[in-house]
Amino acid sequence: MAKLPNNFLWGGAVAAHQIEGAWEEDGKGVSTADVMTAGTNKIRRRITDGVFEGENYPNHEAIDFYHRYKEDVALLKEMGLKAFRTSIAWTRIFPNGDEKEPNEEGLKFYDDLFDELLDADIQPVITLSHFEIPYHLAKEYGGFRNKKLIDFFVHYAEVVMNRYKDKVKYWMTFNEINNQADGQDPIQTWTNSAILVNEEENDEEVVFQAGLNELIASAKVVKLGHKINPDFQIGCMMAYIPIYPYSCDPNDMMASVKVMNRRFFYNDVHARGEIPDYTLKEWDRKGYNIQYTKEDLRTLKEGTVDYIGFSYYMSGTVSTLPDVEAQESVPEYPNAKMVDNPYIEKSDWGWPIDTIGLRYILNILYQRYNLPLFIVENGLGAYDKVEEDGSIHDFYRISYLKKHIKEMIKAVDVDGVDLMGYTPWGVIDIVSAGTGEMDKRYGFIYVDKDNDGNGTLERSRKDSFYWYQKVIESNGENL
Ligand code: BGP
Repeated sequence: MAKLPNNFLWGGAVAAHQIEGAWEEDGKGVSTADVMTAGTNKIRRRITDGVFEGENYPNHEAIDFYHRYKEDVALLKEMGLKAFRTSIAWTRIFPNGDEKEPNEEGLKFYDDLFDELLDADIQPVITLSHFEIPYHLAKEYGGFRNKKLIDFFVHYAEVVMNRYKDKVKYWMTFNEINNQADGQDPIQTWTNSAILVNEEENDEEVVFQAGLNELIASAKVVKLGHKINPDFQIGCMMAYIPIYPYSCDPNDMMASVKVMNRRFFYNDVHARGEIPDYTLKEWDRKGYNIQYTKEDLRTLKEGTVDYIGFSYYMSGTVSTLPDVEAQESVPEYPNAKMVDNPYIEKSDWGWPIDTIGLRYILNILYQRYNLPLFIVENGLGAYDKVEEDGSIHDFYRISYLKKHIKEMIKAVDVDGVDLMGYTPWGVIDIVSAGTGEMDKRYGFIYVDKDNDGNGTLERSRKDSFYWYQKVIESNGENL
């Protein structure tokens, strides 16, 4: 018997702002991603209050998928992809976000893209908000901290779900919604909920409010989507970094539970339709005044997700022991801090590479929610070298993915996890979300463009392209 189901969705993933470019074309409005400058490999990206001459805004052109999608879909087809995860840029449909009438040219672009994918036998898997919202909504309304955004988001979702109801079956609401749990990271707090926190406010309280507003918006969209087409599969999208205890000291174990809860909060609401007790206690203890109504609570209950989509790149480790070198302290448990895991290596960008962590989190999620799971991001960001003959020998990427796929198959075949599919990140080289640069490459398909924007944008096949083609062809048997 095959180890993976025959309808397993082998695919690849990207996001609109990291791939499309054409940031001002055909009626598109400015999105929060359009006002983000490039960072560097070491420094996180900066979000500007507008677009300024002389600054480098990598998402303006990205890899010009907007004009080249036919050529790109042909390559995806050649690889044998069964699913392609991308997002809709909200600003192509509603340039400012608060209009009543959508922009027809924007709708038309996605009609054409989805037709092209379906003709190639590739299912579109669509995220409604992947790290961007209309800039106008951030500037004028303060982003998702403002409850008005719930209605704007639901209206946008209603329009696109109606329009594409016969073309798109798989949907996700907010990308990596739980990344904002970390609070301190401007790219996450800004781009998904696009909030600005005033000095006198408590960051964590504002992030909780914005996050809950997004969860309410998501639940409304799930309910509505099922009315539009009962066959829709509508999921959430979480970032999972399993947190291990550094030692068997019970304090380390308890600290890992408390740090994980910070991420589980979002998933618990999405999947169980309730604000978990550990969060209600926390709000109470900290004196947070999070606004929600009885009707909001009903909405959460009625709009639980059909599946759990998640990204997996790395694990983390926590310790309370005094003599372990710390990376950062975490407030969830007395004396807890994040530490290095001596058993695992790191990528060129310092991301821990933990293949067994994927099997571990698949087990944890399936036991916790008993819902189908979908790995919608996983992959290795690495430097690639183009040889003189144009070939790219990315054996490190193949090795990374191969080991993760082996663990994924064990989770299904040995542990009985219900897994819908696997769409590795950055199937074609794109702008990195973290750095805004091109040289952190994930793709099976190389794109000729450097960090300064130079290059022909020409596409070429890496060694991993041919390898993944065989993996898909054999449904994961031939690794
Ligand atoms: C996830 C995001 C993606 C993506 C990926 C890799 O957090 O959902 O948008 O880019 O991480 O991150 P990076 O591009 O910073 O390497």
